[in-house]
Amino acid sequence: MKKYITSILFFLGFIIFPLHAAEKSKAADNASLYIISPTDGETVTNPVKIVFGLDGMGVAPAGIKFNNTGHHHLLIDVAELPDTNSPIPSDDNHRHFGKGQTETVIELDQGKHTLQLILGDHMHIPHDPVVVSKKIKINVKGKEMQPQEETKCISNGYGGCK
Ligand SMILES: [Cu+2]
Repeated sequence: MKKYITSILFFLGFIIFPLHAAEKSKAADNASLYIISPTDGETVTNPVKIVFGLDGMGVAPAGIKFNNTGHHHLLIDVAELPDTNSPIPSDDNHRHFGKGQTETVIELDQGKHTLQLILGDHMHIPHDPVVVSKKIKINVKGKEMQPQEETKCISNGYGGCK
């Protein structure tokens, strides 16, 4: 009987271990992620400074495993959140701030864009539950063209302009 129980426990161990290995980093209950600047609906010009806000948890660089911490990821024009059980992709639309940065300056094409933050753990995997900000919309306007003043000179006959 003892041998029977031991082998069942041994067998269960194989089932439980992979689940345990896939356990995600826990988010703090009161975690709140938000974009401080720009504000939702704001019209901005390049370069666009984006300031990240996080309450209830701390920022740690990627690779550093520490409870209740993570690093910021800025999602630019991302319609659907990436798979929250896998590392967040890294490309122009999914930017990692693995040094623990809390703000950035980016250049965006003119027009409408969406910005959203998602926190990732030391492995770039979103927490459980996922800590994500509200998605904001911004409108990027080109730098105002300086009105080119016509500098036609009609000689006044004395080396100057009329
Ligand atoms: Cu990351």
